[in-house]
Amino acid sequence: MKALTRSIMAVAALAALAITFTLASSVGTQASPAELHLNASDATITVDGDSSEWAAINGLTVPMKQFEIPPGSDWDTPGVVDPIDATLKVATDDTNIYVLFEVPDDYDFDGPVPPNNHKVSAALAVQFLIDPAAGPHMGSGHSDFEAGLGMVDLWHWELDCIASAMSGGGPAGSGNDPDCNMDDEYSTDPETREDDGGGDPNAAAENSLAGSWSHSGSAGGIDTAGTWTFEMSRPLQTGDPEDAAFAAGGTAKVALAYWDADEGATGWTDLGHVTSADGGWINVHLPGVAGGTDRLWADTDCSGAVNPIDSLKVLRHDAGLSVSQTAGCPGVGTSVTVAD
Ligand SMILES: [Ca+2]
Ligand SMILES: [Ca+2]
Ligand SMILES: [Ca+2]
Ligand SMILES: [Ca+2]
Repeated sequence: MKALTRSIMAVAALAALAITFTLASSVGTQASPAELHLNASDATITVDGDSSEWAAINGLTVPMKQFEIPPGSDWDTPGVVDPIDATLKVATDDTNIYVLFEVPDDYDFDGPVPPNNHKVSAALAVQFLIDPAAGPHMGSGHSDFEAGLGMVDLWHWELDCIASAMSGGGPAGSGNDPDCNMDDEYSTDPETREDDGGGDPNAAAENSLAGSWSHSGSAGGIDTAGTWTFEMSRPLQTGDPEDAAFAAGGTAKVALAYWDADEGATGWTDLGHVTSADGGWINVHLPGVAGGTDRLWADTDCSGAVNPIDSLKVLRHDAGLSVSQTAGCPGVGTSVTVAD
């Protein structure tokens, strides 16, 4: 057993304030769907395209659909792609963050590339907030895709290598993956996207992503129904300012995108993807203590979810006001004890 002191609650307070900010920033643009939260787990994952070791790990269902192109834009209208419910799982250990992105869609793969064409294979992106104000549409918000609000970290993976192969990595000074096209990128709005190191000078640019994929129906051949498994990892801290930095007990803000090779006769288009971004950032709560439990630290009232009530309780506590708690839930600001 390990006694945890007020520092844990300080983490909870920071997380709750971050949630308050997110809620405030999304008001007024459109009817906001319920915020999505995921408790990441404490685990070490082998990145090999085999999801079996994720079986007991908590997952989140993520609705994904095509975004609406804002009025007045000169962007081309993409083909129609059906909405999907993807599954997101996240784990961390002392060194790495691990991401499992599972997509229910048929098997389309035309690789390796070259000589073949990755636009008739699936493609994906995982996006993380870097600058606190950045919006979930590649840095922009819901109402104006041309107005960047800050930088986001993009893991952008077009499937140039075969199933189970290791993707990611590349020469120093660049986020480019010259072999498998799992590029480490950043963007500030949908039209401003670069490999790390590909825009403003960035001596620390690097690509330490690792990824491996599989599809449950691949043995049946092209168009066989099933589920894509995209398994990925990266060090928690890369030292690259064009990457998100992850900390124990922190909240990672995540968005997902998926390109369906069945969008049109020539495969997917840049704009044709489904995305989680219309639902705002997904809040992924990283395990707070090395070797600790998967408790959701930001859930100050032990309700099982993080919501504005938690923010209010932390604000009341910080202001010296009384905070009512349900029976059995530690008071905000008090010590708690968890299994080691
Ligand atoms: Ca695995
Ligand atoms: Ca498809
Ligand atoms: Ca990088
Ligand atoms: Ca990056």
